[in-house]
Amino acid sequence: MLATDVHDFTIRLVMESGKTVEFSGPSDITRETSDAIVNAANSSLLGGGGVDGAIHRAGGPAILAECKQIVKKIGRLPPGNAVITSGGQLAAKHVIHTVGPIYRGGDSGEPDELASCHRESIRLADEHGVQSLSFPAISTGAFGYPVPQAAAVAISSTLEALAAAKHVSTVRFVLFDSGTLKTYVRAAENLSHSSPASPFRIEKAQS
Ligand code: AR6
Repeated sequence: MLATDVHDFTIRLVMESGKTVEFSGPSDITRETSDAIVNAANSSLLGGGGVDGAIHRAGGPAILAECKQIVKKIGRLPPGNAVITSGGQLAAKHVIHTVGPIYRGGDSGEPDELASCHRESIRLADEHGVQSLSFPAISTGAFGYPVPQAAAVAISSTLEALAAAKHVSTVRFVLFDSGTLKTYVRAAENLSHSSPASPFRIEKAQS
């Protein structure tokens, strides 16, 4: 008897163009073999805890050295923006560093900034010929964004940006714990009922 628990089964969203949005977990994004992974950084770009700390630890000092060069040129990175470095020792060729909003109740522009993180990361990935890109659950840890609201914004902005991409064809949300995975999957199912601007069908997939 096959278990149909979310640990074994998750879903994949398939757009009319064949581009896909996948949900995986519980997984560690530093182990991803996609062309690029996204880092939930802070404006200093000098590393931190959570997924940021894990990416710098696993990727080695080359990533931080590149971040320091970027900061020299452009200064602090505002929320909603994204920059790209190499992947250092990671399997992924690139790391895209974006800064999510700190959640302050939801009425201070957080949804727009979080949507911009996804749009800008996909746009930058596309400029670099990236075909597959993995995101963590940006802003839902130290920055305190409630997971259900963050998931809805992350998925809808991703679908919109993915529809416009020339190279990026697969986006994967790599969720660290099963609660976050379940919430992202539920948000995607809810979105499919609300006739989104970028239509998709839902398929079952192995996590
Ligand atoms: N792989 C995938 N997801 C992870 C991993 C991992 N290895 N580690 C943690 N997560 P957070 P934020 C999940 O706090 O809220 C940093 O200090 C985690 O469970 O990493 O955007 C930065 O420097 C949560 O679901 O990012 C910033 O100062 C999600 O990643 C600040 O935290 C995001 O949690 C950014 O806060």
